[in-house]
Amino acid sequence: MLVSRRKNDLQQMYAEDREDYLGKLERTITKFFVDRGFLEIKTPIIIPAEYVERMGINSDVELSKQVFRIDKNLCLRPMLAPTLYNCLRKFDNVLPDPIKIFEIGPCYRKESDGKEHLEEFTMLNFCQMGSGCTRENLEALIKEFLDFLEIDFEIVGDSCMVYGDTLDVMHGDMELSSAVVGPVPMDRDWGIDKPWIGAGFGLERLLKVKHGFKNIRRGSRSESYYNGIPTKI
Ligand code: ATP
Ligand code: 9VF
Ligand code: MG
Repeated sequence: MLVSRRKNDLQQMYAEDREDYLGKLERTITKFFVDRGFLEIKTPIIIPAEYVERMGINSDVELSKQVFRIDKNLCLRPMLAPTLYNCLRKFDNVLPDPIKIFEIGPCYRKESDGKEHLEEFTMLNFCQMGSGCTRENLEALIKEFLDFLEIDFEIVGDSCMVYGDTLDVMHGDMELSSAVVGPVPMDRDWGIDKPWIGAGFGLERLLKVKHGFKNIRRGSRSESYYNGIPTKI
């Protein structure tokens, strides 16, 4: 019975929709932010390992052990913030105030697995620099975004090694996002000297909530599942 249901579901998706959940969510989110004046960015997935250190993630920070290193100088990005910092610096005094940009793309972290962690996941990071960078505006944008996706949430205060105080966006016990109201001291190391707000969301966690997956794996880049349906038939 299970097998015939899987076959049916896959056949129905092929007949009617044909869009991959992760791909479709990226396109939906992209339209949401482009429509609200944010510039879509695609930066490299392979980055200098030095960027991670410059984020304050030195050998005594937990995340430093989670980084996939490629060689002496390069690694797979564990987050989008370093290259977004560089974009903000380059666009400063070029684009009109406030500067609003976002990126959606793969990030990599070594994780000792669980239902909410992948080693290969997809991050959305949006940020604004210049005027209007208040906590109220950040919370309002997060609310508009999650209302648009029809996902319930609550915002709680937390802290992390990289930014200090964060606003964590929670769905039950699961963190959907960490959001930050800048400026922070680290900005100096990236040549940034204006207020900013920003937030990082994991797309697979959004899919887990949206589709009620028990495990985040169902919503990930996968050979074992297509749109949450096991492909082993
Ligand atoms: P956690 O504490 O849950 O491991 P984090 O605080 O280390 O997450 P952040 O650095 O704040 O994660 O990253 C921003 C967002 O990216 C998270 O809120 C989450 O939605 C997503 N994310 C981070 N790590 C992973 C992962 N390994 N797998 C899936 N999504 C992730
Ligand atoms: C919040 C999650 C440093 C001015 C380019 C934007 C943010 C996002 C936190 C992410 C991280 N920070 N994974 O910064 O939006 O960097 O830990 Si910016
Ligand atoms: Mg976090």
